[in-house]
Amino acid sequence: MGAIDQLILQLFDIEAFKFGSFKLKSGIQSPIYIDLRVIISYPDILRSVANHMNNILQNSNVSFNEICGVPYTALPIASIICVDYKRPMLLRRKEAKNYGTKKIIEGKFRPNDRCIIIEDIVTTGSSVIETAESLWAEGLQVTDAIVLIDREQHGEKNLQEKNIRLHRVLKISEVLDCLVRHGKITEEVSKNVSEFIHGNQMQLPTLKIEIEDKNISIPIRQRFQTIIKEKKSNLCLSADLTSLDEIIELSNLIGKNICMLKIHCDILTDFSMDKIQELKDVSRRLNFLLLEDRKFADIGNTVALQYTKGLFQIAEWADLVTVHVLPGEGIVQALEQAAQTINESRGCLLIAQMSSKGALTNNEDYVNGVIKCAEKYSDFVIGFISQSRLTTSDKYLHCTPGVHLTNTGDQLGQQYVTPRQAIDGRGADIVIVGRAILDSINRVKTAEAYQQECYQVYEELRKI
Ligand code: S5P
Repeated sequence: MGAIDQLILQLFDIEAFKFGSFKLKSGIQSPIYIDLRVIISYPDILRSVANHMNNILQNSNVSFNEICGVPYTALPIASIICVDYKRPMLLRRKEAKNYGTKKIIEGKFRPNDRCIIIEDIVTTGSSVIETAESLWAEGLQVTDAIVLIDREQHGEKNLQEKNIRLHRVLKISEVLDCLVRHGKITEEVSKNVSEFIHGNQMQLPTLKIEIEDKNISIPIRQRFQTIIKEKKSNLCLSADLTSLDEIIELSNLIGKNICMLKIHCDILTDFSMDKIQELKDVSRRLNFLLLEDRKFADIGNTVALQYTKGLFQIAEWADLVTVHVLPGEGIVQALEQAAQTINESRGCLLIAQMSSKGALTNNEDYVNGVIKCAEKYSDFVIGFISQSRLTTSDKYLHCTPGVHLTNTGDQLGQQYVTPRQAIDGRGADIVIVGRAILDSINRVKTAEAYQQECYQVYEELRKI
């Protein structure tokens, strides 16, 4: 008898498969019930399951640094494989701790490490996807999952859509064939189960935000507001670093905490369209917007070229750009027209007031001109860079830079207020923070702290 048949029969003997009529959590009546938790009581079977998974690992040439088991049943299996391969194990908590470190992934790893996921059974693939998403958020690379049984209910396709390859020891159809061949169940029972499986293909409910991401016509304003609420973050990281590689690495770590990442592409020493595409991919995966802080300030014809052409082709990748209205509203008209050639929703933030000492922008006439321009081009202008609340309309997001919890300014005119002062005193919706995070000892922890502080104050005041 082949090793696979042997494993299936062993699982049958320990009643990991039950046939009859079972009410599932969803309320659906199922002719099969699979309970793999029982394997922990049978060390030989546990060993054999891990061996089968080891074979898959060897034959598929998947390289990995760590192994992450999905609680609970897959944890002992993952532990055995970790010991066999002498690789560290990770695990994803079911709930983040609400004390201490609030970590969701336990175990040691480095950003960009490759991690494979081990699971006992896959139906829709949702638990593997959830695990992968938490690992991605920590900057790990996850492309492969190994499972003991695939119920063949669309899990493989759901995982494929997330770029995760599914490797399985057993398919449910193989289990049924084997049990019929060995006289454990009748043809009729097998047919019944097959029909049930085929009739219950379960595409994952697509999250609202994913629909929005895929739907390129969704207005950027709406996407922004949804991101803020869903991620409970009104923090924009100003990633004023000169290496795009470093920004990509950082955004993998901090992406989960921010609603927007702001960059200055003209300070990058390693800019390329491939790399910026990589950053765009991270922004889609971790669900934040990309703002190029270009501060356009020329006549319409020139800015349209600066926006779409040259080395940076900003319009291709930046969801939002910043614009001075100094040259008159033609500048916004030109950018809006240029953005229409792009197949995704684009928008801009008008610089209304600046944080720096002696800024000439900060006079009433100027600011009124900016507001008028926003109203005229309200399909494209989704907000302001400002130091005060300019309008009562919810349509415009007020984004406030010059924020630091401990410093009051720098040597070159930058002036800081705290997140609370920015949101409460100055009416900010979005808080833009740069060096307070970048220069901190632990950027991830500091970003988390700013996210929490900013959103808490925002929630308090705006009662979201
Ligand atoms: O008024 C402004 C407008 C902007 S966009 N004041 C600013 O500081 N900024 C930008 O916000 C600035 O270009 C920098 O990228 C960021 C602030 O960085 P930090 O390190 O001082 O927080």
